[in-house]
Amino acid sequence: MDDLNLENLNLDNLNLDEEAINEILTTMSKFVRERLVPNEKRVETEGAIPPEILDEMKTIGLFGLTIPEEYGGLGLGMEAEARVVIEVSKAAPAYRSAFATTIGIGSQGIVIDGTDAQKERYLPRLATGEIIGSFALTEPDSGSDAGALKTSAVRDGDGFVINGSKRYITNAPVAGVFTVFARTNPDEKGSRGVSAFLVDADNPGLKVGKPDRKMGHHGSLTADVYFDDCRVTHTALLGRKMEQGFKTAMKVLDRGRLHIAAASVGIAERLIADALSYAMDRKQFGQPISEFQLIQAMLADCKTEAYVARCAVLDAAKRRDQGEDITELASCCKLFCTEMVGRVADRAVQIHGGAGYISDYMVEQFYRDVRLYRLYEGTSQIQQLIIARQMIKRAR
Ligand code: COS
Repeated sequence: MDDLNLENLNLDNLNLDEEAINEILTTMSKFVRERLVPNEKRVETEGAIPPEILDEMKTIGLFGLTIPEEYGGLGLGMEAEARVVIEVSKAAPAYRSAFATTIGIGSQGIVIDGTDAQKERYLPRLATGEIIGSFALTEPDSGSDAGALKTSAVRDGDGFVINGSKRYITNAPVAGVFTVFARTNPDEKGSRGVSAFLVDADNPGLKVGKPDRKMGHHGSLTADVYFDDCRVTHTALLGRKMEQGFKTAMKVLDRGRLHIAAASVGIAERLIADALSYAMDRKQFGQPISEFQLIQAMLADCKTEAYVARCAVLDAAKRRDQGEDITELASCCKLFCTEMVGRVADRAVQIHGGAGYISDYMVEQFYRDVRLYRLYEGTSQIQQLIIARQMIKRAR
């Protein structure tokens, strides 16, 4: 750390009124500019976030952004979270992924539906980054059809025995606790028979596979997770409630989908900045290519779409903070923003010309990274299905 003083940057020192949130955003953009962006090539080549940067992210308080204050976090609402995520997403997405799973799908099940004891056991350690949270829903045979999952949890004495496997689980190799979705009612094949469990990573019945090799998001680890007679006590049942797991997963994903939409806005804004700067520097036919109207059209389309996406995310986030049911809007945002960033990344590569295909330029990496956003936490097609179902439900 050269000219960046972490003590002054500590987000915990702030009271969360509008002014404080603006201060957090200033802090974040400084951190992104001075620490994350200069090290982002290392994340790609080393396949990991440099340990000193990870420590700084913990020190600043990023792992506690959404954890309630009484459990040591900052307790940010959805709008403030979205604004922070937009800022952090202006650097390589693996940085965001490192803490976002913990503040998002890796902890929100506990925050939303956990018992007080479960909150006390996990949230303070998640908030400091001492342990990483992970969300184990997807299976080899159940991706989009999450309610068809086969992992079973069978009552045994005062607890349960879990058997099955999970696939593409973000942060699995580094997680301390997994929110695991398993079928407790074998007679109910759909979503109603599913319960959620909090399983510690050091449980001898839990094994994590080799990290997956992926198209992008290098530095963010995913792997399979296997449960082989994995015994947990009754205290591991999330909320101490049977067969409520699928609803917990959906509630968590409502928030997660807005988070991914915000991440898409941030990375789109970064891509636009890179493309604009390249277009203003690069000269062809005797002038900067930014003077050519066909380049200007691409820049203008990027700006327009990213602006609309930002407005949508902040509006939906604000509504969630006001207590509105935002299932439909979260899916609208996830659908629009993730498709938008795909188009922006494509144009950013196009504006860079041949250079856009060369790894020296970040647009090449971002082009691969953003492809994931249209897939995880529900594909674009699943978002369309959710939106249309909600429209029909309301009309009835
Ligand atoms: N909040 C609270 N409850 C919800 C909800 C939400 N957002 N969405 C659905 N539910 C409830 C429903 O109300 C229903 O309750 P009842 O059983 O009491 O009627 C129950 O959950 C089942 O809902 P639904 O009938 O819509 O379930 P489906 O099996 O049809 O599945 C989809 C719905 C396809 C939307 C769901 O499986 C899904 O989101 N799939 C994608 C999974 C995903 O995102 N995977 C990524 C993993 S994380 S990287």
